[in-house]
Amino acid sequence: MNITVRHKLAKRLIEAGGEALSGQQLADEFGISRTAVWKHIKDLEDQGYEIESIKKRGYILKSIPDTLEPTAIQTLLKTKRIGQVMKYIESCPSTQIIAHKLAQEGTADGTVVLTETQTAGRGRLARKWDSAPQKGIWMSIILRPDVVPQKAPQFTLVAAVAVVRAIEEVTGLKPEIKWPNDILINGKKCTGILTELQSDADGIQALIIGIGLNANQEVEDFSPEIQEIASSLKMASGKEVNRQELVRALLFHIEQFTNIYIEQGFAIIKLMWESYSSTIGQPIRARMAKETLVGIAEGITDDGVLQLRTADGKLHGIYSADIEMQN
Ligand code: BT5
Repeated sequence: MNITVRHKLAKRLIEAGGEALSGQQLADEFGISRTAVWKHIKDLEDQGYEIESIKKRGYILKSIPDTLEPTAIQTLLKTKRIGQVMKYIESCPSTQIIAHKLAQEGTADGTVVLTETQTAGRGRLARKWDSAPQKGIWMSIILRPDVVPQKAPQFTLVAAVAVVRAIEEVTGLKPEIKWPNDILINGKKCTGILTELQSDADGIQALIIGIGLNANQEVEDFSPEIQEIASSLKMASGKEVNRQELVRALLFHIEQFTNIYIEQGFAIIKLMWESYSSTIGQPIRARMAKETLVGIAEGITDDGVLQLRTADGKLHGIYSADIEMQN
């Protein structure tokens, strides 16, 4: 079976936008026989593509399967770097683990790992990440930016702005960011971001940005312990979301915003982040490893550090914490 031809064929059918393509025309284009075209069409049907074949006219694509298999995603992808290489696995322990391995093996900047479900999806501090099969976007993006390691933590904030933009664009919903890595809708978490680093004496070798986005879950798709605090785009909008479209929008905005950050610095991103933030100006409780502070979140610095003013008037820089809103 020739995967490359099958991918090209799928791409061609998608681009035809519902127009019929004759078997002969496709055979000529790909330099194969009409029987070979027909076999590839059967393979696509086995994958869930719905293709009508009309005598004397040819093949018409009726629908694409609702999976994150890259063929359909890449066909309409508008990025230059991110997602040009994609690795898709139907089920895996964690896309972060696969991404780390690929990064060590030297995979290209912008490589994306996608899966339908994770058996050991993880959050910060080895917390569990709930990854219901076929319902969300569980992906890791490998970046190799030429920046000093001190500039790495801001990538979580850059990614958060990109996620908000993508959700707004595809669904019309208005998500908010809770520092540093939660995207909330109506106060409930719909996306978490986990940025991990591979670095050595020469600097950053790879940044692995993990994004877990709840797209089409119903409340019972979440494990009982998070049903009160989690939400999905479908629960918030009442509409099924096209996950392929969402992945394309995510990758596009992540490319745009990481470019802005790398080329122009953090100032523009900071303004956007603050405008989307549910944390800024609010009374919060910041739980850190060694202490808990209560105060008003005043903003973030150019390094992405949260500024918290306590009742005694002191301003504290918060580098890593869990935040609870106080009202
Ligand atoms: C995060 O951690 O929010 C980062 C989550 C990153 C997940 C992605 S999925 C693709 C990639 N592969 C991975 O293995 N991970 C990344 P943190 O801030 O520590 O939040 C974790 C907490 O969020 C948990 O302790 C739960 O309370 C809650 N939680 C778990 N699963 C959730 C879900 N699906 N939706 C909303 N909240 C969830």
